[in-house]
Formats: sequence, structure tokens, C-alpha cells
Amino acid sequence: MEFQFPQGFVWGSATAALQIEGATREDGRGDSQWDVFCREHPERIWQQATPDLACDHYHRWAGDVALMKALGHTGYRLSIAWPRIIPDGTGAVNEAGVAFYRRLFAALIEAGIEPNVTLYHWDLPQPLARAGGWENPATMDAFLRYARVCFEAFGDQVKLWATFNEPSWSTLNGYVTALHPPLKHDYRAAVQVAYTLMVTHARTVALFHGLGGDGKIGIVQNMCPVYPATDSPRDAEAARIADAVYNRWFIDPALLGRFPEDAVELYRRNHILPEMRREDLDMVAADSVDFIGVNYYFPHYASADATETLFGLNTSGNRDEDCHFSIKGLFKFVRNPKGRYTDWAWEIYPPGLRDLLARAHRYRPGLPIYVTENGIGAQETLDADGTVDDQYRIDFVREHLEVIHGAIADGMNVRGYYMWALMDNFSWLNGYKKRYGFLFIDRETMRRVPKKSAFWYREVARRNGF
Ligand code: GCO
Repeated sequence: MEFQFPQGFVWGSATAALQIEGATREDGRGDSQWDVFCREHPERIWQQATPDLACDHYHRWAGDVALMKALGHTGYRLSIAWPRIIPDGTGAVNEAGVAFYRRLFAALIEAGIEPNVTLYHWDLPQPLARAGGWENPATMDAFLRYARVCFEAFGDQVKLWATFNEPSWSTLNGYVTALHPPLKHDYRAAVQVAYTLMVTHARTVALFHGLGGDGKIGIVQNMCPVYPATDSPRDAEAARIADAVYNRWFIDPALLGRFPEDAVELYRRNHILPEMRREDLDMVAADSVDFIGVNYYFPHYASADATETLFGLNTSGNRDEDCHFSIKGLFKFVRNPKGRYTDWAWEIYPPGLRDLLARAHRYRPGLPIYVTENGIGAQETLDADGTVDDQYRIDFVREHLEVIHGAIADGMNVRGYYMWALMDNFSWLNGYKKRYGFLFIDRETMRRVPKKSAFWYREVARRNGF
């Protein structure tokens, strides 16, 4: 075998509550900001799809766990829906919601599948969103209470926790490109929210460690490596600042305990730096994650040739969540003319993952790293023989696994891989058009059909390599 992985390497896949559960009005679940967004802005989502049914996982979880087991998974990354646990964000705990996840975690553990649980995958309870969402400091307190409820309710079952999923993506899409709720073009709010999220993260880690359980806690970051578009020094500078805004603002506090000086300086100069309180910065400095989750899809190329107005936005015609924004005089993200692209114009560039792993390793040598998402979205239908021949997904995953294998050989502590996604699901603005799963979901019947890639991955997991 050419690529043998270390013993105990986790072979898994990932999902998020809003994207698969459905049953949005059952057993006391409250509305999240995404439920309301889909209802109020149906035109923004492909075929006006909603997460109301999603994959009906809320009712089919037992079968889904059985499928994961049959497919040889040893890990599963999922998220808890905050509005199922505390429906209005701040009030009473919903015991039916707690019971759902306890049953699910028990079944996973019974099947030999270790849950890796994200507390917040964007489904903010609507009453908190209405009161200003993450711009309102009260949301931080509400989140800390929700986190404590989860740690106490599930701490005996869940040993791997992540605070937030992709804080950069949710902030930039929520407040800069205005593609996600709360649909704002407000860079000042973006910086405030980005700051609040990272302080909240640090406080959650401290809370978790203070409870003294035997679990581990980290954060899941969407990292887009940023390369200069050309070899000009101006583009190198554009890439440096784009990386600060896009990646380092989120990674540095989590791994180095501080916000990046160049971004702080940039925001201060533009009068959009939030008040950085001593006590917040002390929390961030004390933050000590036990692992880092890396989500990787594609790289960015920064060009200095940015012509929009200051903190202006270039999102015209963008319905594919590309988060292509620009800042005048600083940077603009551009396409790589030599790149290999998916149907969604996302570049396929496995070496980018290597660069992200290397950064995490450089920041905190030896820190456990999980690749918490990586995968390829495509438009798919069942073939005549009732299967899906997704060789491109096999190729995509294999190429990225080769990179991970090389990183491990070079001393990086990569502990596992969670393919996005276990099943085709509600892909935010793309609704059900963009399919990512090992399991094809027949939207008419909700039947799950393992794709060719699912069987290939089962072999990889069984042999612990390929
Ligand atoms: C998609 C994305 C996925 C998920 C995930 C992000 O298009 O669906 O590529 O990455 O959205 O929820 O954490």
C-alpha cells in the first residue's frame, strides 16, 4: 500500500444540523435565523428550497448511523442545533431536544463512531438574531449558557467539541457580501462580530476547561490560503493583508492568543476597530485549544488592483457563496487562469491544504489537527443502474488525502479526516442543487443511495490507507 495512515487515524464525514435534520418545527425546536431567512427571502435560495425537510435526518438518524457503520466510518462530525436545545436562545432548556442528541450520540458510540460536535454551525436562535445577533453582547452570554448546557448534558458521551464553525465565512457572508443573514453590507459590524466571536470562543474554551471533564475542545476554521495573483510586490502586499482580514483575524487569536497587528492597524486607521477591552484580550491570550479543525475547499488569489470604493463590495451576480469581496486600495480576489475548477468555480488545489496544515503546525507545533471538512459539490442524478459514479469525488478526496499523508510524514499531527459530507444536504444558498454526499439523497423519497465514492472510502478506512 502506498499511503498508509497512522493507527487510530479517524475516517469520517461531516454534516451540520440545519443542513440535514429537517423537523424544524417538531418537539419544541425554535426558529433559527436561517429558517426565517429562507422564509423571508425565498428568491435568494435555489428553487426556493428550505431546510424544513432537509434530509429528514431527525426521523432517520438510526438508519443513517447504521449506514455510517456499514461504510466503515470511525468518526462523524455533526453540529447541535441551538434552537433545539434552547428554543428561544435564552429561556428554558427543551428536554426533547436534549433527548434527541443523547439518543444519537449513544447510537454512534455503540456503532464505534466517535462524535466530533460543533456547538454553533450558524443556526442562531431567531429571537437573538432579532435582538442584534452577534452585534449584541447579550448573544455572547446566551451562547456561553447554551455551551454549558451542552457540556453538562452530553459531556459523558462527547469527547471532541468545537465552539464555532467557520467564523470567518459566516461573518464575511453575513456582514460584507450580504449573502447570508443578517444580509448586511457593514464592514464595521463585520469587524465587531468577528471580534466578539473570537472572544466568545476564548471564553467558551475557558468554561470548558474549567468544568474539568476529560474531553477536548477546539474550533473549526475555514481557511482559504491566499496567494498573490502575480509575482509583483504589490500583489504580495495585497495577499498579506487579505490573509490578515480573511484568515489571521480568526486563527491568530485561537492559536497564538492575539489578534494580528496588521489587521488591528488597518481597522484602526479606518475607524472601524471595536473597543478591545483588556479583559477580552486577557481571555484571548489565555485561550488554549486542544485541537484545531481545518475546513479546506479552495485557495484565493489576491490582486492589488482593487478599484471599488473603500470597504466596497463586489458581489454582483454572486449566488454561489464565493465570498469574493474586495477592499479598495488593498486587495481583490481574482481567478487563477491556470486553475482546475469545479462546476461551482471553486479551484481544485490540494497543495493549498498542505499550506494550511503547515501554518497550524508552525503556530502550535504538535497541536492535533483534524481536517473537519473537505469535499466537492456537484450536480448529480442517479445513473440508469441506480448508482452514482462519482469518480471525480474519489479523485478529489484521494488527492487531498495524499497531501495529508505527506504532512503527517513531515511531522504534522493530523489526526483525522471528515469528508464533507456524509449525505447530500441543504447547501445554504444553493439549496439542494449542490450535492456533496457519500450518500445520494433521492429528494422524492428520501432514500439514501451510497455513491461509488462511499464504497471506495469504506475500503480506505478498512485498510487505513490506499
Ligand atoms: C456548501 C459548503 C459546505 C457547507 C458547510 C460549511 O456549499 O454546502 O461547501 O462547506 O456549507 O456548512 O461549514
